[in-house]
Formats: sequence, C-alpha cells, structure tokens
Amino acid sequence: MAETTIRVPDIGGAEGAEVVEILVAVGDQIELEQSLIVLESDKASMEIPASAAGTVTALNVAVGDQLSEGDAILQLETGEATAGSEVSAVPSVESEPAVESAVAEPEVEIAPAAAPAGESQSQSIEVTIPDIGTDGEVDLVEVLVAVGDSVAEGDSLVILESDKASMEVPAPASGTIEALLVDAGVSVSEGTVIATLRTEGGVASTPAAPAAETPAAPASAPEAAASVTAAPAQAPASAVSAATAAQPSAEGVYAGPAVRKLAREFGIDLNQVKGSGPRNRILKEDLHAFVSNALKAPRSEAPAGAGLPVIPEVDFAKFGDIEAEPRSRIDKLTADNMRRSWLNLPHVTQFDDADITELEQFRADMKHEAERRGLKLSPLPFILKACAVALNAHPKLKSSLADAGDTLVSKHYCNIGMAVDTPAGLVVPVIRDIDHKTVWDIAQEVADLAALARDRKLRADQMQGGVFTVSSLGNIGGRGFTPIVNPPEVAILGVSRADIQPVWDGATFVPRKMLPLSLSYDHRVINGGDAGRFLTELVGLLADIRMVLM
Ligand code: CAO
Repeated sequence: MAETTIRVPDIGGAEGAEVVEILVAVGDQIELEQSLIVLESDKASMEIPASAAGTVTALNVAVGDQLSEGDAILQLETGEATAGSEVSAVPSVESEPAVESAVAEPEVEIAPAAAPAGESQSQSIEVTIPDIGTDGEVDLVEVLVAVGDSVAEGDSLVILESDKASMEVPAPASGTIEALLVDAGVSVSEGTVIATLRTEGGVASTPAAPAAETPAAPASAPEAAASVTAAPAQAPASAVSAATAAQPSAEGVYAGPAVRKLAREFGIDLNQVKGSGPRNRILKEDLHAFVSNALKAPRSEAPAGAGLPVIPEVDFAKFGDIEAEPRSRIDKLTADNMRRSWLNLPHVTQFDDADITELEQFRADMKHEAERRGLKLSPLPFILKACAVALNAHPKLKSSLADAGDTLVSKHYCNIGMAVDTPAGLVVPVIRDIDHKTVWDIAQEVADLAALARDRKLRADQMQGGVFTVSSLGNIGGRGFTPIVNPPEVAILGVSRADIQPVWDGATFVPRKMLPLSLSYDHRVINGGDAGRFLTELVGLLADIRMVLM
C-alpha cells in the first residue's frame, strides 16, 4: 500500500483557480482519470482527473479554495507497494506518458517566439491541431471562422471537445483565412491541418513548442506554405476557455466540460437546464432530470426538431407565492390544436361592423314567441343562419385542403361549429345542415349543444364535420379579436359585443347598433378578395335579415 498526494497539475499558468465542486469523498474508491474536483478560473472550467486509482484517505481542499499548480488536492491510498509519492493529477507536459486528462486544461497564451526571418512578408501557412494531450482523436464541434475572414493572432478558429474539456484552437498569426479544410463534426488529432492562413507580414508568433514539432516557415521561402501548429506543445489544451468554448449557444451557463459534451450529444440547450450544483452549476444529474421531464411532457414544448426556440421555464416561486395545478385534458388538447393551426396556417384577419339595429328590433319583437317556445333568442342563431347563406354563396370559405395542399375539397353541406366556453375548456360542437334549418331550430340547437358542452356530455360525432366556425364573445365583451382557424376548416368568424355607435347617414350621425365581426382565414386558400366579398355579404345579410330568405 502506498499513500500518494494528488496535486493540481499544470493548469496553464492559472493562479488561484477556485474549487467549485468536489466530486469525491473520503473513503471513495476512485478510478484512474475519474474527475476529482472542478476548478474554475476566469477563462476555464475544468475537471481535474485522478492520475492514479485508489482510495481517498483525506481531502486537502474545500469548495471555495483557490488553487494553483502543485497544491495538494487529496491523499490517495494506492495498491502499489511504493512508499509515499506525490503526483500531479495531470502529468506535466514534460512527464511521459501524456494522458488524455491533460486535455482538460485551461487557457494558455500562445508564447510568442523569436520573430522568424521574413516576418515582414505575407505568407500562406497551414494551421494544424496542436498537441492536445491525447494520442487519440477528439471531436471538432464548431468552426468559428469562414474563408475570407480576417483573424488576429490568438483568435479562436475552431472548438474541439473531448469528454474532459472543450478547447479553442487559436490562430497562430494574424491574417486572412484562405481555406478551411475541416467541417464541424469531424474527428481530428494532433497535426490535422484545419485551415490555411495568409498571414499579415509573416508568422508573428510561432508556438513555443519544440522546434521538431513545429516547423516554422522557411525563412528562405516566405511564400511557401508552412505548417504552423496553432498552439504550443507545452499547452496541450491551448486556449482552453471551456467556460465559453463549449457554449457557443449557452453563454453564461455554468457547467463543466463533461456536462457540456453530454448536453451537446443529447442536443440539450444548456440555457434550458436548471443547475442544482453549487452556485447553480449544471450537473449530469440535472441533464438526466431535464431529459426525463422532457420525455414525460413532450407536448408541452415545441416538437423535437421543429427548430423553434423554446420558451424557458421560469421559477415563479422566486417572486412570490404560487399555486400550480394540472391543466384539463381539454385545455391541453386545445393548446395543441391552437399551436398546430398557428404554426401551419398563414393567418389573416379582416374586420367589419354589421349594422344590426333592425335585427335587434326583430329579435325584441320575437321575445314573447321565444319564451313561448322555451327559448332564449340571442343574436347568435341569426349570425349562424346568415353565415350559412354567405358560405353557400362563397363556398371557398367552407372548403378544405387535402393531399398536402395539392387538392381543394369543396363541400356541398353546411355544418357550422360554434365555440363554447366551458369550465373544463373550450369545445366546438357542430350544428349540421344549418342552411336547411330555421332560426328557431338553430336557437334550440345552440342551447342544447351548449348545455351538453358544459355538462361534458358531447359525443365525438357532435364535434366533427364542421366546415366553418363561429366564435362569439358578444356576451362577454371586447371590441374585436383575431380568432384562430380550426383546421381543416379555412375560415372562422369572431363575433364581438354589439354596441350603439354614431353612424353617419349622409346628413347626420344616427345611433345604430353595430356588431363587430372579425374573419380570420387560411391565406393559402382564401385571398383578401374572397374574404372581403364574403364578409361584405355577411354584413349585408345581418343588416337586413330578411335577405337570408332570398
Ligand atoms: N353583442 C351584444 N350582446 C350579445 C352578443 C353580442 N354579440 N351576443 C350575445 N349577447 C348577449 C345575449 O343577447 C344575451 O343577452 P340577453 O339575455 O339580454 O339577450 C347575453 O349576451 C348572453 O348570451 P349567451 O351567452 O347566453 O348566448 P349566446 O347565444 O350569445 O352564446 C354560447 C352562446 C354558447 C356561444 C356562449 O355562451 C359562449 O360560450 N361563448 C363563448 C365562446 C368562446 O369562448 N369563444 C372564444 C373562442 S377562442 O378562445
């Protein structure tokens, strides 16, 4: 048995990197390269892996400690027979063999080398992947430049990602990108040529790598393409700014390289994930929980692959008392239908007011007859009847698309749906063959279907087969609204609250009862002319309800 002290490795010169998380405890049996702690500097977030396997006997650090290279992290009892030894978690670059964990390193400046001969001359150089501390391949996850881009020395060109770190490969010199030889998604290793760069007046700085590994531009042939490793071998994880590198779309997110990699593999936007670690750091468990929640509630957010930006979840409890309750099945179905319609149909809404002064007088005249029949006669049955007449005159408004939009289906029937507001949610029962029914019949059906809807007793077939929908908020109020079409229908009429308005009759303003109407339609099928003609006809029918008989 041997007792070993695991120390902070070369972390690229970062002094006082903060311990933000301790991933092991005394007594833990740890594997080689298992992550021990997470350090964070102003440039990088890095997991420090174990350079030996064994049992943790003591921890020398606490969260919040500031560590630099050489500081003790923990004591490890290894199975080896050697007497107490000391190892850095990541072997220094001089040490052999280099282990993959060396990749987890932080920002390292490109060490400017002595200016090569020919510095003042422009030349074309190949930019290659530097020594990234591993013999194997790593993923190139993002290309940050395009051909023709001007870059300054040190600007990041591509982002690499291993399971331990994300790292940016910087431009070895200022210049213009002449060619890009890689795409995001490829695997690369040390020496892979990623781009050619036309330098501004030569290679200003060559990596502080052994000359053998870093061929400099031949002084005698400044125009010849030179291979210049983007970062020094001493800086295996050159310019590892994991905190930013791994999150081109997750800036400000607090997560380590392994979590970022996992998130990328699952296509998870880290901005959507709530971190449960210290200082809200995102842990792997948070990703698991995020995925599990997403699977449980697939309908609550945009369908995968829809490319829609997701509305972030908000912790409302942070701002005050809240109460959360599950939504009704009808509410959730309605939400799905609304979203489907809104996303698929190009909606246009057209507005007009119908003068229903005479209609209202007629309705008042019919009040006793309505009572005799046991009915309440609201404006709605008249509106539905007028819609049926207008729809038959303008049948395109009651058509539907089929064959993915290649076919238009015309209907020789006229079933109209009416939106009913119920405590359980919005439902749309359908009144059939409304064009063949009297206003009394329609009033009776409105009452019957509304009652069934509110008692949740509607059958499925009573909500099918509509060609058009009327949504009346007249009893509730409002000057107008833009209803959402109920596919496969192509149009919907919104009815708002009628009111007495001053209307100019050519000589004077007269008080008239005006009914605000809004017609939304699927602009793939209905154009403004179709809609305008339909609405004008409807307004005329309501202004003189006798016309429905003609
Ligand atoms: N302008 C002024 N008053 C109106 C009116 C209008 N456009 N429409 C109805 N009213 C009046 C009625 O005349 C009645 O008053 P009186 O008793 O004095 O005559 C009162 O409002 C109540 O009407 P009602 O609601 O009982 O009957 P209705 O036929 O107008 O509506 C129904 C029936 C089922 C459509 C309605 O109750 C309903 O649920 N509407 C909501 C529909 C909805 O939610 N649409 C939105 C969908 S998108 O979110």
